Amino acid sequence: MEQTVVLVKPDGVQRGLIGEIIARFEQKGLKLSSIKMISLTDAILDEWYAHHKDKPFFPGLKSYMKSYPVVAMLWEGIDVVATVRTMIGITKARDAAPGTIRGDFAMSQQYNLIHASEDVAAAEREQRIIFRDNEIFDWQKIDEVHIYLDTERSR
Ligand code: FUP
Repeated sequence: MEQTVVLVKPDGVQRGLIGEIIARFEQKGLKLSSIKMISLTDAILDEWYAHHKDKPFFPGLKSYMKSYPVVAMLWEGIDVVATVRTMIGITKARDAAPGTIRGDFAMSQQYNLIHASEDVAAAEREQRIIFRDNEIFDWQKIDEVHIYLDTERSR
């Protein structure tokens, strides 16, 4: 099944929102495949945000992302990449829709609490950057039969 990478960013950790964010994904019916707290490095961030490296906000973005630890998670579900992007809301948090994580808890374009992979290719790339194979758990979630139809799960 599809997987996506989520980071609770330094502002989310500092503001005590790790539990709230995990709860939203759990309540949605997604499956947690990995979780760890890490400090991001220049090497990781240069690769992670390669598409932003020439932007004026890049140096500030990097120092913010290194300022405190982040919580990295791998979440699994059908079409999970798009689902989680919908749940986090748009980048500029003060314009993000109510009901989204950024819309409910943040005001800033940079301090926007959370990262989630933009598409399936990014999810695969980010997973390889953050997680070793032995940190990813393939376990059976027993309520899955109540979350998806059999025909959805066997797609
Ligand atoms: P998102 O996919 O919503 O996390 O947003 P982007 O990949 O476009 O941007 C990554 C991060 O860069 C954002 F979360 C915050 C930061 N950023 C800024 O600080 N200023 C900007 O103008 C745009 C992005």
